[in-house]
Amino acid sequence: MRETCIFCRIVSNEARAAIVYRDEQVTAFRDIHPVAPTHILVVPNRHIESVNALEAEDERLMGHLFIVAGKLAREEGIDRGGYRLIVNTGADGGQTVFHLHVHLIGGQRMMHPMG
Ligand code: DGP
Repeated sequence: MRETCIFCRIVSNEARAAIVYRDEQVTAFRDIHPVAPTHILVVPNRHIESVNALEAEDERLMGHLFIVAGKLAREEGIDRGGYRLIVNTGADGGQTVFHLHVHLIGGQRMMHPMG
């Protein structure tokens, strides 16, 4: 838990968010600036700065995080149409909150990110 980390504060209920899923390992909540009809962030409850900080012991946690993302996509009704999972990493990757998170984005057709 990092007092200065907004996602840690959401996980611990110190900051408000529209939480859609929570278990002992991960929390999911709606992005405050949605870019599509569905825009959910799935985060590990434990503070991990980014993919750069992952260790071998985090393998199950990260697998679980993606399983939860898929479950939420089904619940949101976007699994058949398709969706995008994004993990921005570092400044060049566009990461602005340094608590690892997967963006689950869908509900509309998106441009291909590689052009
Ligand atoms: P990234 O650029 O990948 O680090 O994405 C960070 C996302 O976090 C961005 O889409 C906006 C979202 N965000 C930032 N602060 C808050 C907050 O306080 N609450 C919620 N729900 N989302 C936030």
